[in-house]
Amino acid sequence: MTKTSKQLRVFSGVQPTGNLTLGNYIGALSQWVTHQADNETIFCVVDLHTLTIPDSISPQERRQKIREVVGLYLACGIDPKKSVIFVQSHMKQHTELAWLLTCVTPLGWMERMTQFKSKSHKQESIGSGLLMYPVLQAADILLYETDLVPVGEDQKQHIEIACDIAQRFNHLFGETFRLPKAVIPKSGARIMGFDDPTAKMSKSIAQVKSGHAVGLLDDEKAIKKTIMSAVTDSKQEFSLEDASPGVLNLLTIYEVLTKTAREDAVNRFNGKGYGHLKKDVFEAVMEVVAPIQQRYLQYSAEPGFIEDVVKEGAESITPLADKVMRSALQATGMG
Ligand code: AQP
Repeated sequence: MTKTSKQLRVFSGVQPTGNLTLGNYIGALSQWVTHQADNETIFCVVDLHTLTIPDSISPQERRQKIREVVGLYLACGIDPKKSVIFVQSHMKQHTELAWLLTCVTPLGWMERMTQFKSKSHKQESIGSGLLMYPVLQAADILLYETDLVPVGEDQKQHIEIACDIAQRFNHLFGETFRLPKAVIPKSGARIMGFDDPTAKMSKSIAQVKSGHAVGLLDDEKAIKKTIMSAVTDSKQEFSLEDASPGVLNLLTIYEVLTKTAREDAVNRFNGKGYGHLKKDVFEAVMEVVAPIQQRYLQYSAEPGFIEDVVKEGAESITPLADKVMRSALQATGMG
């Protein structure tokens, strides 16, 4: 891959752990699409990360979800002519680099990660992969000499640790890795669950709790039910001054999907009942989701199309991954 001096290299990914949600779209995928215009963009389906909770989905479901996530990348507007799209497990360099990075990462750094603390509480038995997840994520990012990583707010700590790991490696073995920076959207960086506005909207919660999230492939009836039953508060009318977290969440979703400024959105809903806000959020969501679903059906029905996209993606990215892997090995005196 060649990169002109004006472009920055952008890398990001999503785990195929469930149905992609509106939170994934607002916090990640919609941002990715805008980066395609000016930057060199690489998007990965990070399937190896799904093994950190090994029995969360079956092997058959995992295979099907990997294909589904690629289809959704395309349907959301990631264009394989402008961006590289590939599947993490098709590139052996990710796990190879992860080992080198594991060896320079202090255990204490991993134990402090917020996501490890919250996810490990929910597990009866914790695999060491869950603890070391941020190292594999660091390898994903560093392998492509990434400048920018567009993500939702929940991933900020992981990008910072990727930077710390790169700096530690560079310090021990000499300048090897480029230091990445997280790009977090100003609005919509943390979309909350419709059923519980204190919890981040998340695809794995959505698998076990109905009413938590809008899935990008949910049908219109289910989307309407989820939004119209969203938790608000006992007040009857909208007012920004004493808006509860559930009301603010709905307002944020409306603003980002319709590209409306806060002041205009507030004027629109001021003094009106929450039913009005929910109805407008539902319409805004359908406006975005319906064309995504149409395109998804087209791409997923075309025999071999998705498979070709990820095969070509992996082929095009291999020389860069090989180059970085080789320099990391050589820095340590191996390879
Ligand atoms: N609620 C959210 N609001 C804004 N952005 C979000 N993202 C996830 N949830 C929200 C962003 O989407 C990308 C997906 O990253 P991931 O698949 O690696 O996992 P995640 O961050 O843990 O996302 P989920 O949906 O919560 O997955 P599960 O349930 O499997 O853990 C990231 O850029 C993330 O910031």
